[in-house]
Amino acid sequence: MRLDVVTIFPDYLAPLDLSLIGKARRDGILDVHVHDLRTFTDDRHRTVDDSPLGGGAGMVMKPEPWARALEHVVDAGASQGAPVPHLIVPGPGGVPLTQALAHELAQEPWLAFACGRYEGIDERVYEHAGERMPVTIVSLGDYVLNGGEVAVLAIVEAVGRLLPGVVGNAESLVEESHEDGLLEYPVYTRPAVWADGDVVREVPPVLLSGNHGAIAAWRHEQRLERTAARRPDLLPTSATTGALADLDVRVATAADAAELRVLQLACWVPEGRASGSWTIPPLDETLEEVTAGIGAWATYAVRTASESGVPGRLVASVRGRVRPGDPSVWETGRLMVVPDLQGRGLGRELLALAEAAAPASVTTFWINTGVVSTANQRRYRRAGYRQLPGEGSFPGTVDLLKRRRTS
Ligand code: JD8
Repeated sequence: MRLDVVTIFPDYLAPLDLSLIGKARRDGILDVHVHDLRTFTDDRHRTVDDSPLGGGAGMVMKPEPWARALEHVVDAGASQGAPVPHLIVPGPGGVPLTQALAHELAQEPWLAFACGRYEGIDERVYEHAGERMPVTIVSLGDYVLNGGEVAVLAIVEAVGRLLPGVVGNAESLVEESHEDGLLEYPVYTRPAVWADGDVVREVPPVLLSGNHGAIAAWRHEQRLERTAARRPDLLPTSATTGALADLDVRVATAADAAELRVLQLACWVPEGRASGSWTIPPLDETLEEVTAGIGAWATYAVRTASESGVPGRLVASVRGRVRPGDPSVWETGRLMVVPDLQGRGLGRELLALAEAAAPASVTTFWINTGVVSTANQRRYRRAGYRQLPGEGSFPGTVDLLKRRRTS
């Protein structure tokens, strides 16, 4: 990929000589060219700015040096397998830089960056460029910088590290924050026991277990918990739209166990009555078993909105986990909605939420319900599940499977 950067502060881009991006340049994966805008002025003071027409504070960047600079870039890079570059202009009003945008830009053979300064670039430069090449204004975030250079450093790093051969083990790119919408799990290294002054700090025992299935499940659990705690806005959209929109969707903790057990009893009584068996696990579990389940499964607790800090009423829940020993299967269970809120689509959205939480390794969704629970069976078939013949994984139940659709 070719990158051209036009700026009045070329030294600001020196960090692109360092680390993985620097190595990618030496390995020929990235071909970076930095141009000083003042090279394209035509006065002895090498003027790039002038006072804003219509008055106002600060200075504005003149159009002519930019037109000459962009013309030079296009001519200089013409043999790039693309007639013109995609021009990226950092600006506080631009489209937010996201991992998705970084992936899009990483597909391009040639990117050019126009670094503004002062109050910005004369608006006619955007028109001029737009008549010659694709132009995208990109923002680093909702805060104000003094110029575009910092944004270019971030964009070049976010895009460059996605190019094949830049990041050693491409595998590590997969499980990163913002790649699949979840924040990453906590990481640890030796010593497993750290004598930190008079504090002994250990690592989570599961990481020393050698049980990769359990480690994967724990890590995924951590990712869900962290995302729900720090960036609930990133949680699968189904948690924030439709019937769930005005409800508070969080990853359940042991503090929710007592209410979850009550909800479980309320939701499984009809099945107990219909099946005549009161020993089905949801009706038979102790509080300790419910609490243990919260830890072992990625469990969501749905509450009405809290008032003055008091948690709302627990009205629904669902849980999911990677099938122990088979990371390709995601098991969804304990899908429950309080009787007075059933029939509003909450169950359908909770099922989607649980499925969306499945890690990349999952290719099949599994769910199970009572033989007598024909309403549940219809609901799951409508959600794309296929009912397996014969008895399910537990007495008196049926299993339903659904292939995971990849985008
Ligand atoms: C380019 C000039 C400064 C901005 C008057 C302060 C990006 N996320 C971001 N915040 N700010 C920028 C950014 C700021 C820039 C320029 C990018 C060129 N300025 C201006 C308007 C208000 N001064 C950015 N990406």
